[in-house]
Amino acid sequence: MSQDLKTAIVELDRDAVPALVTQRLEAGDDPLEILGDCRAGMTLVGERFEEGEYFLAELLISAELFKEAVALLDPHLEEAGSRETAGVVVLATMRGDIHDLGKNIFATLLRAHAFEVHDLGVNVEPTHLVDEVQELKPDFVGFSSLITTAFDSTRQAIEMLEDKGLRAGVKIMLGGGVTTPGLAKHLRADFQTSDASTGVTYCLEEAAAAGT
Ligand code: B12
Repeated sequence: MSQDLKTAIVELDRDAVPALVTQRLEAGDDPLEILGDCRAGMTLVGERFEEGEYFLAELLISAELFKEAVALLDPHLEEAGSRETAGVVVLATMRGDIHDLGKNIFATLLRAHAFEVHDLGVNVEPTHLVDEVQELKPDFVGFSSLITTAFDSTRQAIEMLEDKGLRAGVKIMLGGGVTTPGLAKHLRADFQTSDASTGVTYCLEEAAAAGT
């Protein structure tokens, strides 16, 4: 069954994708597992794009299908726990990058765990991010990166946080398909992942450690 959803995404099957998601939710499958299969399908779409088999139109269609799947999964991902704020998180996709599907999922999962999330959107200028950090004083800043050309604006933002003395108070996270542990080390980030659930676990652990 899990293979079916991945295939339905990569084959851009607009009927099968929502049908399979609904079917699996009704069967009691873990929404995170269903999400993981959708993401695996998107990775295959990316591979076909890279190989010249798919073009921008197919990327766009896959993004629409993915959004439709997430809309079905969202209420199940949002089954929140406590009311008390676990911490404040600023999220952004930086200048040069307009990919936001993964960032939006991370935001949903964080909110489900009682974090206060300020999502600055996509194509964010480093100066705007720094202004927001100054204003909101978050516990975490999460950068979502799907395209290598946005590394520069991410580095600029981190350097500006350092220069303005704002870096020490926040944990910096990198997430998204193109991020790696090496990049995190280079940018002096505190944490890196390509999995939203792992990111949430990190935030929960850090918030718990800060609270003790
Ligand atoms: C869908 C898609 C698009 C859509 C985006 C729609 C949208 N609203 O996001 C559209 C069609 C707009 C698009 C455009 C382009 N794309 Co595109 N796209 C993709 C594709 C197929 C899927 C990305 C995706 O959404 N995956 C699913 C999500 C759920 O996964 P994710 O983002 O990794 O997120 C997960 C985790 O990483 C984590 N996470 C995400 N962010 C964060 C942040 C933090 C802090 C944490 C903790 C966790 C976390 O949470 C998620 C769930 O676990 C990828 C292929 C791939 N392999 O990724 C190419 C891909 C990213 N695109 C690519 C390219 C080249 C482009 C274009 C330049 C194409 C063009 N010629 O115009 C443009 C770029 C425009 C720009 N300036 O940004 C390349 C990038 C290559 C590179 N190495 O830099 C890829 C890799 C395709 C490829 N293999 O060549 N694209």
